[in-house]
This record gives sequence, C-alpha cells and structure tokens, in this order.
Amino acid sequence: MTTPSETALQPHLTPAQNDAFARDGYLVMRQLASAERIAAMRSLALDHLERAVEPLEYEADVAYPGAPASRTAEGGDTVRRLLDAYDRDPGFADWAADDRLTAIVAQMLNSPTVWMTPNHHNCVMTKAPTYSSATAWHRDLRYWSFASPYLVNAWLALGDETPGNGCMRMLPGSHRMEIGAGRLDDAQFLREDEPVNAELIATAEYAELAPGDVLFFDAGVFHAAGANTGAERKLAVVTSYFGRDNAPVAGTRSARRPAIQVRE
Ligand SMILES: O=C(O)CCC(=O)C(=O)O
Repeated sequence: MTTPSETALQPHLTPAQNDAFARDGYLVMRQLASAERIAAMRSLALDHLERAVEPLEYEADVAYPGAPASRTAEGGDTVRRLLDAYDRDPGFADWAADDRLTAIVAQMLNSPTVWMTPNHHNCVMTKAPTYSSATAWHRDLRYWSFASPYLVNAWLALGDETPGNGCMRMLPGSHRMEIGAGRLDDAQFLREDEPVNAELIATAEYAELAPGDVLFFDAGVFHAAGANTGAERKLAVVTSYFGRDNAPVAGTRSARRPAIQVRE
C-alpha cells in the first residue's frame, strides 16, 4: 500500500528520464519510497537476519572474491541475501507490487501490464562490513531464460549506498552492446584482462543511493559492485519485472514458480 507521504511524489518518468533509461540501461529515481516504509522494511530485514529466517543465501555460497571459503570458515555464517522477499513478509510484497513502482516499470517496459518473477532476485541483498564479497561485471540475463531480454530490475536502497560500502557500478549503454563469448569467462563475467573490456570498464559510473532511492536497470546492462568496507551493514530490496510480450521459457529455472502479476 502506498504510504501517505508517498502519494505526493511524482510517479511517472519524464521524457528525459525515459530517454536516459533507454540510452544508459539504468536510471536512479530519488526518494520513491517514504522514510516510514524504509524504516519498516529495514527493521523487518534486520529482524530476519538476527533470527536467520530461511531461505537465506550466504557469502560462502556465492564464493565471490572476498567471501569466506566455506560455511564453517571464519565469517562463514555471513548472509548475502534474504531470499524469497515476496513471500517473506507482506511488507516486501507490498513494495514489489507498489502502484507507483510498477507504473514506472510499465513505462520502462512499454507494457501496461507487469509481472514480477519470483525466481530471480526477489530478495533483500545485504553486505555485512567484515566478510562481504565483490561482484564482478555481469549481465543478470546470463542465467535467465525468457522469450525476450526485456526485463527491468528495481533496486531499492534501505540505507546509503556509496563506493565505500559496495554500491553498484554500471556500464552505461552496455545493454545494447554485442559482447562476444570470447570477452567473457566461463561464468560469463567480463574478462578484465581483455583490453577491449578494460576500455569499456573505464566508462563505469557509480550508482550512489540514499535510503528510498531506486536504481532501475535493464537486465542486460553490465554491472558490478565492491565489498562493503564501511562500518555498517548495507541493505537493498531487489525485484525483477517483465511485460506483456515476454514470459519465462517453460522448463527452465526462470519458470520454476509462476510469475506474479503486479499491474493489470
Ligand atoms: O551487491 C552486489 O554485489 C551486486 C549484486 C548483483 O549484481 C547481482 O546479484 O546480480
């Protein structure tokens, strides 16, 4: 449910914002969620972390650079994602289906109807100060199976996101680029030892966020993020959407659970 202080905010993209999203593959919308909603989701997330409410993904599971070597190693119990945000608590489900949020996504997807996939992201991403890992350059689409590549992610900051605590870095326009298989490693991360990739990575922009800001990004845009070198935990709610001309491919992980229509 939209909170009273949110109703006064501008829910639609201006033509300039629309153009920027199409050009860059991402767009930050400031203060889309109210302070009260952020406070409520933050305390929910912290409570679920404290009580280790399943399903969880640990730093040791992702095994990215900087992650503890195993679940039994020092820091091995550091959580990276609170999974299944939508079913975890109505507070997260309300946000995922929020009218103002999905109105923007509808514009970005050029579709009046919008579905959320429960099978990708659909989580609270978190980076704890001591044992967090960095994520290398990738497209989210790499392991997703949909009829078309047009999906949009919404990354809602529940606190400040800065270079120091591992905010997202984006490669503007990379959703429109053909990147040959030779430029990617076996896990489909950009090979940073390739000079042509190094040139591309030099164009990176930080997506710095304040609580309530939303980073929208095309699932085809390359992005990365550093470890959290700050003193406080970083938290963000991340959800993914597709429109009327798209659907998960039957029999794949992207179709494991039925999509949720969040805009009719
Ligand atoms: O916070 C990060 O390290 C980035 C996470 C990310 O890019 C992803 O899960 O696709």
